[in-house]
Amino acid sequence: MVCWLPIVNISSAIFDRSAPDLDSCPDESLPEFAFIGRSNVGKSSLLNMLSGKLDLARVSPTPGFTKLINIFTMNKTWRLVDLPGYGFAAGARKVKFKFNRAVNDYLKHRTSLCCVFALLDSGLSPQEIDIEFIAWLARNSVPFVLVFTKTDKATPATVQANIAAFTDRISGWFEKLPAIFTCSAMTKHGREKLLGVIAEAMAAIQAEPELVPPEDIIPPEDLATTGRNVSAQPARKKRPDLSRPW
Ligand SMILES: Nc1nc2c(ncn2[C@@H]2O[C@H](COP(=O)(O)OP(=O)(O)OP(=O)(O)O)[C@@H](O)[C@H]2O)c(=O)[nH]1
Ligand SMILES: [Mg+2]
Repeated sequence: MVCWLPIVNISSAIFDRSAPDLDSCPDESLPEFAFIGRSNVGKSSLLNMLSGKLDLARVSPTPGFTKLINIFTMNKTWRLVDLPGYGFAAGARKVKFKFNRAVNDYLKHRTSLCCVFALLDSGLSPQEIDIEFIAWLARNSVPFVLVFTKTDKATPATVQANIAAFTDRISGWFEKLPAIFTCSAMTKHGREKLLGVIAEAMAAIQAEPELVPPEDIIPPEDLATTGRNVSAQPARKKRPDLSRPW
């Protein structure tokens, strides 16, 4: 049985930094769990709800509020990452699935990224922009779970119908459907289950003997010529192979 109590009991939740790009992110020594979804879907609110600190990430009714990669350290041992939303461009006529370079790089190359929480509004029928984004995650082999937000705003029947319609659209792409969760930042519904995802991933990491294959360690003399931020990014490791316990 997985022991998840230490993670549910978050004793410290500290803002680390707002990074404009991947190289400005902290080193990859701690496992990370990132929130992404359409602008205004409730990423920052969910992060606050999970951390238990309501003013940790900034929440706003204005879509497109979070613009940088915002990183928070929990219990000094793992991180939550609030990513900018997609689907908002001030003045744009047509809303398209598009996110900035930093998010693209983060999702594709951040080796300490254990799981993405892909947020969808439970009150809405499937949106093309979200379908496109989930296809992008699947194409790029990014580990993720689906999280339907704001359940307090819709009836349970509507939530279930929207989840069924969404999974129907994407089910053909997967041998096994990604895990699905529901949540409300307002009522705290879903908190324990989502923290359970993190706990399971952490337990799986602890069970892994070594994450850095010797051939992937870049000798110091090569690092000096790569032009990378050497102190911040010592070596790109492999993502932990968690076999998706969730
Ligand atoms: N009723 C209800 N409102 C919510 C919930 N989660 C978020 N909201 C509201 O939705 C709005 C957007 O929330 P944010 O958490 O800032 O959303 P975001 O996805 O971080 O938005 P961007 O940073 O702009 O991409 C705010 O007005 C929140 O108060 C929820 O579970 N229930
Ligand atoms: Mg936000």
